[in-house]
Amino acid sequence: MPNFEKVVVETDLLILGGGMAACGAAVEAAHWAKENGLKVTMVDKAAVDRSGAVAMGLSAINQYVGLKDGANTVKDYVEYVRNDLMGVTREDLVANIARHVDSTVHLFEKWGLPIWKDAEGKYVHEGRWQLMINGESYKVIVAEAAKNALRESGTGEVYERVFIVGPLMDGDRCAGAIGFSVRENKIYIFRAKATLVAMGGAVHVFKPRSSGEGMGRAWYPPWNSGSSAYFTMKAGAEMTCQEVRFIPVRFKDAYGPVGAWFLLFKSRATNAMGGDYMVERKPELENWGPYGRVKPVPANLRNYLGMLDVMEGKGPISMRTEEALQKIAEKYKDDPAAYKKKSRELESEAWEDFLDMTISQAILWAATDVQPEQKSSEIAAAEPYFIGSHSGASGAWVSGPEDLQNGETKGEYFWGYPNMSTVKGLFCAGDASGASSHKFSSGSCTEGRIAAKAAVKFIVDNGKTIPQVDSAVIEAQAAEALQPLETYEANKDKTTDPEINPSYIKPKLFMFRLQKIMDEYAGGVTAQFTTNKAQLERGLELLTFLKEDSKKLAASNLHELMRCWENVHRMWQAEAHVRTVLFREETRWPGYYFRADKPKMDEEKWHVFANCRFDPATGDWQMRTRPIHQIFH
Ligand code: SFD
Ligand code: AMP
Repeated sequence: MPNFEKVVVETDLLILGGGMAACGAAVEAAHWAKENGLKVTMVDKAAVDRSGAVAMGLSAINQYVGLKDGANTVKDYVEYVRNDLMGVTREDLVANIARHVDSTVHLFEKWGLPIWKDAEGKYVHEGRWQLMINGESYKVIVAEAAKNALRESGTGEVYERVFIVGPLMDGDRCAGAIGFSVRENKIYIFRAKATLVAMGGAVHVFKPRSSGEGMGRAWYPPWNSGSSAYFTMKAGAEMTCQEVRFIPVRFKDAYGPVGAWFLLFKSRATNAMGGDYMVERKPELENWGPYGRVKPVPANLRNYLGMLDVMEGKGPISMRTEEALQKIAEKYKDDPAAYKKKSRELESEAWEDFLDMTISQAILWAATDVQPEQKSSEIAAAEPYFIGSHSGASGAWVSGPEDLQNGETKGEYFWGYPNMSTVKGLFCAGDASGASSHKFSSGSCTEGRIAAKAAVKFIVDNGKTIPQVDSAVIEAQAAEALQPLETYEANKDKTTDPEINPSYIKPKLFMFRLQKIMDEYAGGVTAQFTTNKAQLERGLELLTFLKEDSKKLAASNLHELMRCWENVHRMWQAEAHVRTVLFREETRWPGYYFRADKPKMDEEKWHVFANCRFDPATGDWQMRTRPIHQIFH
């Protein structure tokens, strides 16, 4: 096996990831680090300019509260999130982001992001909280600001194409991270006084709908593979809402988002018989307590109503793009020139929505002769994802801000530093932090800023000495990180086909095994998102075998080494999910998953957070509930 150079980097604040939360963190940290004479290091597995969920760009900013215009209040946003998550949310975390998010959006604009404006110079809203943007270069713009801030403050450095494997620990304090370059034979030891995890959510834990030639296509970025969850769990942090996966409804096969169609173009979705499930199935909402009566209908219930149609054989479900566009254009029908102009405008907005954020959907439209103004498009529930920043809620259990606590919540939701996990010196933001859904790109960036400021304070308060890690432990972790290369070299000549070998498993086949388990036993697409206790227990048993076999993962090169670890990370996310779905004995989010043996919501017993913790010392999992306190009345 080729020799690996060991690179040791000592820093004050280590930011893991280079996405929306990490870039926000870098901008904020650069400021506070300069004031305090500290160093900041950002590490991304990819190139920050185009990494993470916003790689392709986006067509909207989904969280803008508009506090200055008096349009909405922080309380309004908290209520929206509480309702959308069927009552399960940390109001202190949601409010903390909501009260700061507008300033982040104004920064985006200052950095050069084009936000749509109307004739009076006001932002064009997609919906109540969403702003339309020309966002093809959104990530490049935010990345540039982050890099500039680090460079100009003289405090920072950026490592790109370094994959973070896991945490370094000094007892109960996070001491940094270990990773490897995906381009050169280098293993990195990052030693830090505080570590901020912002490595996104997890995709491809479940079998995707796309298979064969479409394999790999997903709505959320396939390169977000559960590293945040793995990192925090392995450090011993308490996790929350691990059962709250997100299943978005998307344009079928290329996964184009639906927000602009439902909110901006006010489109309907109808079944094969022309029926509108949101109208026809309205009575079903009565079965879901107070959350069935709120506006907008929670995302999982919207999904569920559509799924009921599909399960009854009334599919396909179609987004009525032609009807929606014609309806808008019709308002201009008395003036042929204005009608023609408006039609052109709408056509171009429809295409730009996808060209800005899901180019593959535009390509699929072009390839299948779809003209959205003439023909509707099929939509479908995608496979489950783990995404604390969108309409899911999985992530680490983190401290809220002190000033938003009340007598009830102070000891429960606050322990010193906003966004610090239950592990000292380990902060989380974006998809990495849980129970604070609906932050999206702007809220994630905001949360990164909040977390970075708190992390710098932690360093100033606690960090005179850098945490220590035994060198033998570092050696052992480095050897473990590189083991798949060793395993491959030692066994590769045992078969003629390097993909199949009695002594090792390649990451792709390993991923298929994981996805099959999750799909069949944990309520994936094939199981119509339905599971029960017996299925989950069988799934856990199979995951145990998979975990044993993960020691036999093999990599023929650095790229595959990354693939190996991505799938180990996914496997851990899977286990936390299965354990928590098993623990919560009710169905609270139909449309995301359905526990057939506990088909109803149980407000009395389960209006609580379901939390879990992996204990690194014993290897045991602890499950527990935490109370949900309402802060905004
Ligand atoms: O409409 C490692 N999102 C949307 N948000 C909006 O505000 N508006 C929209 O229009 C949005 N839509 C949308 C969205 C996402 C996607 C994929 C599509 C459409 C097609 C959601 C936001 O993008 C999302 O909420 C934020 O980006 C979340 O931010 P963050 O920072 O939590 O995750 P990230 O940006 O994906 O960054 C993750 C980073 O981690 C790196 N990474 N680095 C080192 N080592 C490892 N092991 C790592 N693993 C991951 C990544 O490279 C990346 O830098 S709509 O559909 O909702
Ligand atoms: P999406 O494209 O589905 O990710 O949605 C973008 C934004 O619009 C998110 O804030 C969603 O919660 C919201 N959204 C999407 N569809 C609807 C709908 N039918 N009603 C209300 N909000 C929606």
